[in-house]
Amino acid sequence: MKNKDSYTHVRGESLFVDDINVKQGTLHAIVFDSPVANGRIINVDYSAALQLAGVAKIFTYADIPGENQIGAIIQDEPLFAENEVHYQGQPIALVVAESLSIAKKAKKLIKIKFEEFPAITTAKEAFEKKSFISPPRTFAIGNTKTAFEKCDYIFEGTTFSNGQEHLYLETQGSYSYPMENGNIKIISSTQGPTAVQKITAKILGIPMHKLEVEVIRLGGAFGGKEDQGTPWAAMTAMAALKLHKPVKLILERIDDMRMTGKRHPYESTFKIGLDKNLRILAYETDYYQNAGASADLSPAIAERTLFHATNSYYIPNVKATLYSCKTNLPPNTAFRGFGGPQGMFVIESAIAKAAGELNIPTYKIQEANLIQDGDVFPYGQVSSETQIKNAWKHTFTFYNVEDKIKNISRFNKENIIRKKGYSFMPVTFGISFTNTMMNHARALIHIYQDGSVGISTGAVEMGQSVNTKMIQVAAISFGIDKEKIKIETTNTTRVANTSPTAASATTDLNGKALLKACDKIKKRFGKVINELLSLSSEDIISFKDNCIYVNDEKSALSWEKLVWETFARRISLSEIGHYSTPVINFDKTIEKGHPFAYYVYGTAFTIVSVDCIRGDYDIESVDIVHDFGKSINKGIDIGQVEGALVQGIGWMTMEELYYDKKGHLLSNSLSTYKIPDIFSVPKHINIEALETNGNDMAILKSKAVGEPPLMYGIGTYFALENAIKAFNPDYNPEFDSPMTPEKLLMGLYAENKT
Ligand code: MTE
Ligand code: LUZ
Ligand code: MOS
Repeated sequence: MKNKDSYTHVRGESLFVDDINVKQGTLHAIVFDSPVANGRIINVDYSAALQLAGVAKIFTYADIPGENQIGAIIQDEPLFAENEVHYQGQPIALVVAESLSIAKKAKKLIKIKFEEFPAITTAKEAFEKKSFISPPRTFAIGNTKTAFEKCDYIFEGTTFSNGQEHLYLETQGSYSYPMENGNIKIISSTQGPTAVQKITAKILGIPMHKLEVEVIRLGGAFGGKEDQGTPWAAMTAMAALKLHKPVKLILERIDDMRMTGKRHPYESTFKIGLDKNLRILAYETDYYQNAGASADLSPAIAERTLFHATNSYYIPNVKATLYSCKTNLPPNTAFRGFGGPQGMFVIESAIAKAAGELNIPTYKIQEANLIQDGDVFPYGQVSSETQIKNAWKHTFTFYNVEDKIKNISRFNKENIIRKKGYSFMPVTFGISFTNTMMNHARALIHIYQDGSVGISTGAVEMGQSVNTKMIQVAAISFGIDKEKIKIETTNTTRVANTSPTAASATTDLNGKALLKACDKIKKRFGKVINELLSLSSEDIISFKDNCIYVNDEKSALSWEKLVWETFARRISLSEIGHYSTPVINFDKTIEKGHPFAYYVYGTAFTIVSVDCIRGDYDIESVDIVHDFGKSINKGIDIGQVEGALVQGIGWMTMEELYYDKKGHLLSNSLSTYKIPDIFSVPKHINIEALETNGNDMAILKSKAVGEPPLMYGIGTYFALENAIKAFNPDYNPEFDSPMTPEKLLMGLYAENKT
């Protein structure tokens, strides 16, 4: 099935928050935010702004009827700053006016006096000053201390991976309007409608049922709206409640980039120990996570970094510790991979370091340590149905990798100023929210009297095409044409208490809930069918081709007739389904359990070509073998792999977030923050499906696909390092990403200091 949205997207007819026809009397809002990254507010003078004709009101923390608190995991983040500001871009007030241009003018008239303090911008600095978000956590297995004593080789090093701006096409925004009796309807661009409802209720000091949160679709999110869609919704809801008027707030790109958090930068250290057969016996790592000014989702992201500390490798002795460091940057947040990529970058660096020192190809170490069935992850889950070796081997055979490596060596011998490099990137990514409590979902089905169907779930469409897959699930279950099925918006009044659309698990969780609802209705239909067709208990009913089949033979009973007959018998044509993932558990007190329903596996083989005079480079090809399970939609799934790969490459090679010492974001627009474009993407992206049985906990055995392929992009970093080494044998890798052309050029001409 083609992506259901492609038709309206191409025609510009798809609706986003900013496309909604506003109601008469709608007011427009703009956020007044902190100009400094750390300071004490002495005084804010709103008088001139308030005098401007057309300004309705300026809201500050003092106007909040409930609690000035939006923290999701830790209660440490105000909606509006009170007396202190902790990052540049922190909201202080909301200016609401008759038009956006008046609101903008008014904002310029606000005068703020503050005392500025030095800002902390890096994790290490925060660590030294003991500025933390939460206590450190350690995942450990075996005994690294005694294991290192048995190692033949031990290597140590440090790494840095930078943050990443989400750059969703649709910026943050919301539109709220008052209903009767103090109820508010909020239209939000959020991955978490329930988070918006819950936190807005807290801000307004009203029960959740007074708020209806509606999500049509998002113009991309990538984690950036998992909980950071919330403040803007709470702000417009508060203004709508107080002013009894509709209020709209859409952030401009430069405001969005300044005010919102991003992927967490990580500074890390590693120590890796191997035996003569290249088996990794011990691995120690410390992560310093740059969390920004408040917790946001950092503790959960920290957890996933720890879960993926060893990526696709079995290491019997591991000690991984994460320090979540509080800095004066916007609170960093979820971003595709959710800390997993940061953890994987460190183990891949450690392996590359070991290989460099031993003067062997990196893949020899990778290959010698891939996980197999029965291996235990440091957090206690035992690996089963493991596919990483299969993906790895299939990459070699399917893409003739050995020949390609030989060709690269030959090319490098024959060419002086152009060098090629290659790398392998195996990925093993766990599917489920690591917080077990979040792994459940609900769906609601209405079948109308004419046989058409409306389905609602808790899933938010953000480009990943979950809506298309939901329609497929219902169409397959009912055996009817997809045209008979409509997917409704995501709305807290229809489907309540949802987990955010995140963790790549949305399609599984909501799809399974939907299947359960379908099954319940089909069971009810069964009685009607028996009656209408006078069946016996041995007859087997199935739903196919818009008809009822009995013992695999088409009966005269059509879907429409069945629906009407059911209705006529006064039987309900509506149903809800609820699904919660079985088996999973995790005990934080011992940091052990079985947190993931299953894993997604794959391997990427990357070839790059470097111009050793200029330092610029091409990514010639990325050859991927990916475990889709039994994909229910290859087109969509391949699109997810391509998009995630390119996003991962952008993070690793060109997207350079830059905050100055005072905590001001300098890379604050698309002219200073470079993301991949059609010229910089790999010349060839090949994606081969690994044929596997799928997994029963994946929807129709079609495995989750949203995040795992982002980590294939890490391979490009190491392919570039490999090319540098081909030119400059003295090069001492720094594991400092992104590998921009500038850094690469420095590497080409670096002299070995040791
Ligand atoms: N694809 C598009 N086009 N836009 C997005 O914002 N978000 C990604 C991924 N794919 C995203 C996307 C992220 S971060 C996640 S967690 C998953 O989609 C969420 O959807 P799923 O759970 O249905 O895979
Ligand atoms: N969000 C979350 C996530 O709350 N928990 C997770 O485990 C997760 N994983 C990936 C992306 N978002
Ligand atoms: Mo994705 S980072 O789970 O929104």
